[in-house]
Amino acid sequence: MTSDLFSPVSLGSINLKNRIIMAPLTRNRAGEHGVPQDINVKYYEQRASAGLIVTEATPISAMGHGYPALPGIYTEEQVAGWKKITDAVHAKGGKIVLQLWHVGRISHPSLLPNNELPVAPSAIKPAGQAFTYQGLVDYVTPRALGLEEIPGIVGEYAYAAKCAMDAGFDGVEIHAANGYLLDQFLRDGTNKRNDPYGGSIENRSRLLLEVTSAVVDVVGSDKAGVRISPVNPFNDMKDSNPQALFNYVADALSKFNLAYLHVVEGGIHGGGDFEPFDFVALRKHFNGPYIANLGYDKTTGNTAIAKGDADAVAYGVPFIANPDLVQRYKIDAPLNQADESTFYGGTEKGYTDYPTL
Ligand code: 8OZ
Repeated sequence: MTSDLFSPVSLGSINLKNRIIMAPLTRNRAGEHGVPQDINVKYYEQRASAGLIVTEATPISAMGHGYPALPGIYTEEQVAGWKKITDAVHAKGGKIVLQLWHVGRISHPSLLPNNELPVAPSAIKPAGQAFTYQGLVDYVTPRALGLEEIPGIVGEYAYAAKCAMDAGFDGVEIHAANGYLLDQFLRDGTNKRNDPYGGSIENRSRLLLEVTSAVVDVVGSDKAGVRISPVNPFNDMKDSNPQALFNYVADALSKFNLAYLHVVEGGIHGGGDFEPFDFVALRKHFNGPYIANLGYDKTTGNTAIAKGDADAVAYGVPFIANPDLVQRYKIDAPLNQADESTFYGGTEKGYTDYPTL
């Protein structure tokens, strides 16, 4: 029998009841000090029928923040807040991994401790504006991380991964996509370093591989995944040869025997035009399960799985508006439409009040 979205699958040691993944979704509704609160528990619990929930991107340190009202994963209070979420999802028979995030240059001093400058591989200001508590403000030129600071960043990922496991997660996903810190190191539009972390593809991939190694040491390779977005121009990103870069990344990540590779197959957030890219070729460079994301529906998701182009498919916007997306796909029920005006920030409206069937 061929597999489809409703077939069970194992991603490393994480056993999923179906292949419908809830994609990471930034919703800006955490409580004070980055502590998840009751409405966040309700939101994730409502979506526990997904084969796997990937949480919203979650800063690994105070310097990793870049938007208002993000949850964190580096204090005891935050761990206790997340524990309520993992308990609620597990009680409903779901699985949930935490997405580890450092925004790098996509931030603003007003969001950082002591109004510090955001950090990045190189001091290159992104085009565009930061979302701050005071509204939209032009990005600033970030400070290039010193070579001696890199081990500290790797250590923050490892510590946050430990916090995630203490909070009861089934694993972690390293966010190396969408123009944030690790992606800023990977792509040569943002990485102009002249040290072992810049220049060649091998050097630009070094930070991601060191972070992956450190995280795997903490959580186990069978509980760690990585998310990449080879051609997403969002956050003013570009690379001179994405196919070569990301084929190399997929090869290099294969050595860790990860739970999965999660790939944003295009441009998101009004990212605009993106270069042609062969995702089937990329997939052949990776030795483990592949989660495809972006623009899939039930039919195209099933096709990708049947053809062997993906082991599972992640859905973002459909999960915002349809907590019972799995059931709706199962019986071909119509979907609720998502209200974009309530994506980022606010309270229950557009968050926990979408109706189930
Ligand atoms: C939308 C708004 C803010 C952040 C990403 C974490 O693109 C995000 C994000 C998305 O990965």
